[in-house]
Amino acid sequence: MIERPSLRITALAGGIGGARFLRGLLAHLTERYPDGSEGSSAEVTVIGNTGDDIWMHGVKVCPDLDTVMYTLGGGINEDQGWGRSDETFTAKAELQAYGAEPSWFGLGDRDIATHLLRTHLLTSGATLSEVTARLCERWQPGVRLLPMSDQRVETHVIVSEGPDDTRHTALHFQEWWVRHRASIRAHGFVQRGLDDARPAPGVIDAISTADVVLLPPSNPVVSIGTILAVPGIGEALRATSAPVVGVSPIIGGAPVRGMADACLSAIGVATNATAVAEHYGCRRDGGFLDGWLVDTTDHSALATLASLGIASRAVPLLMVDVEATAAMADQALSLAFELADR
Ligand code: FO1
Repeated sequence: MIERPSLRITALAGGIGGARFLRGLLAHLTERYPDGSEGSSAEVTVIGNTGDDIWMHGVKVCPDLDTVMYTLGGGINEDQGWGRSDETFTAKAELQAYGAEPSWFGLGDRDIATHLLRTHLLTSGATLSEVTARLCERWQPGVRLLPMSDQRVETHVIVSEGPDDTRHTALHFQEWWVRHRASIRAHGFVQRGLDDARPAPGVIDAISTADVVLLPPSNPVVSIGTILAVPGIGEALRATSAPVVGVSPIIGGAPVRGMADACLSAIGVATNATAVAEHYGCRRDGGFLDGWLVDTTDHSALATLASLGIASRAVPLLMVDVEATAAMADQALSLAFELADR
């Protein structure tokens, strides 16, 4: 008999914030929907951003997929939120000794093994979805991790060339983010390859048949925004019968970590919980959100959000540990169930 999961959750996720939230979600589901063998009868599908992907030194690096896989699989460098634990950088130093660029990206030796296997499988004809499933066999993240697309999509950042604003040029997102720490003013983002990208196998179905869709506190512009920009995915989110609940990545007017504020200002969105919800839009008006969690410090936003047609709650959103994050996930699901019953 095919066991139908007690609850089907689909989450769109970027890197560090998304992965940390998912870890709390899984902890909550194991406790709330135990399957009697340390697992959960709920099923989580994660649609991962691949716009941050970059080819370098002959290998393909997928930062957001790897951050989710390592974080949920127990191999993440906890302080950094990216890359492998117990990492060394011998290969990186050797490449630098050859003057091989880029030298500004922290490729660790353990992490390189992931990229070597991924690149070998891709060049042997496997799709990114197949490769991701193969890598997850080792890490057992406890979710089904799907790339948003099997086609190559790369986020590039439009910046000014030289002191004045007359000429613009494009930088790969990783160069802007890692080499320049997003310190160069961005005029916008371009997802190269987006027009030819299709949702990866299972992505549309995971959105359409979900009981709940969650937008974790990932970067709303370059992570969640990129996923939603893949032709077909945004439409599927607008159309799903599942309630869609997001978690604000901005607390008290500042991003919790990372540089989402630099991304938001590049597209003319203010860095606050309400503005991000407004940017996602209310589903009733053709946007993506039914519900939105803001931090307790942003309690005053609830009235405005209600007027926008977005049901919201003010709860602690600092993911200080798994327990706190599990409580956030509980609140997100409880809001979703409340909206589903309407
Ligand atoms: N972020 C950094 O700030 N510095 C790095 O050197 C760096 C290396 C790196 C290597 C592999 C990987 O999967 C991620 C890495 N990141 C690094 C993080 C990455 O730039 C961002 O986490 C995502 O692209 C944004 O979500």
